[in-house]
Amino acid sequence: MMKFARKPAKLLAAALCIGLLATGCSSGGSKQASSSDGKEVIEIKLAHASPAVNDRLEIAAQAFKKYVEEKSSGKLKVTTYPDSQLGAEREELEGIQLGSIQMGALSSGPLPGVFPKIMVFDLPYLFSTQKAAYEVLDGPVGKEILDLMKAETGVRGLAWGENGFRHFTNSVRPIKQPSDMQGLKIRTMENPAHMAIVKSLGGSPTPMPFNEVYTGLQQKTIDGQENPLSLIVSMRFYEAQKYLTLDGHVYNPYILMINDDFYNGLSDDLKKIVDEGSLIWQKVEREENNKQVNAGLEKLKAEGLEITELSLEQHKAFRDASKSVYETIGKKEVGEELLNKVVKAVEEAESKK
Ligand code: EAX
Repeated sequence: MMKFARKPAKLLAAALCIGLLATGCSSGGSKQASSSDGKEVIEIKLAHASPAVNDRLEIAAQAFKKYVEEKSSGKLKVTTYPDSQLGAEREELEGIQLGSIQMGALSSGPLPGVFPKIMVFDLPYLFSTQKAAYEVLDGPVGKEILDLMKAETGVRGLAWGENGFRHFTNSVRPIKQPSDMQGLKIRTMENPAHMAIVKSLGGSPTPMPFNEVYTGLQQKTIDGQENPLSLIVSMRFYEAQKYLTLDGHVYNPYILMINDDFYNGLSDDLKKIVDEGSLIWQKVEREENNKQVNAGLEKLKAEGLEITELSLEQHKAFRDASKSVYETIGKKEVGEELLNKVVKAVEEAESKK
């Protein structure tokens, strides 16, 4: 399994600031006086990896921008950078830790490198309903994980959004049982838990940044990939894929995040506006994602993908085959205490009607 260096974020940030005299290093943000009326404007760069059009993440980022700019009467200025314009998700995360990028909306792809406990939500088949996922993420357990993330990385989580349930696609054969994955090169995020899931099912995990996946599929350096329906459509992965298996192996959240020093440097009024804007982001992002997932399934059918829905028995075979990930990643990387707490919270949430 790939090992990632854990970066002492603040030390690294300090070293870079000394070396480069980069602007905004100390506060993690960038402030400038506008020339027209001399009023101070605080600039926020908000980065993500999703497409600039037809994807829920940019729609939600625009809703956040609109709210905070209006509410702050222009004191906060938000510029969105979709489509990995400021780098792949790993670079975006590093930028947020350093403060050269103030905000991002990121999936769990690059996070385990600096915060392995986040992989508790990357364990296979942990959630089976979206409702339970919302309840756990928005409840005390979700807050505890964001608090741990802030302490370990210097990045504050503002709200949980939704990338969604991840499913396998490939260009070789329908996947109906784990043995159908044998020998398939499946691109995963650079996330050890996702790699371990593919391996446990018999596939060959191939970690790769998100912005290289389309080309990888086209050039057949990979046979398949796994993502929520919304991204399979908005990234046009279906153009090079024939088979889709709706197994939902991971419910993948997005985190709207901000450099914590930058956040702490804001006045109380502006902090409140950012917090409120984050809840608007969450609502819009989840609503739009739901629309795109529903429309996505129709689109993929229309594009001629062969879609496999697993029976309960077939699904159990995938769950059983991937159980080892709860040991290797769950117990060893996340730690038993947090693992047990999350599993209990999920069971409670799923038992509610
Ligand atoms: O922003 O890399 C991926 O497969 C993700 O779903 C991506 O992080 C979404």
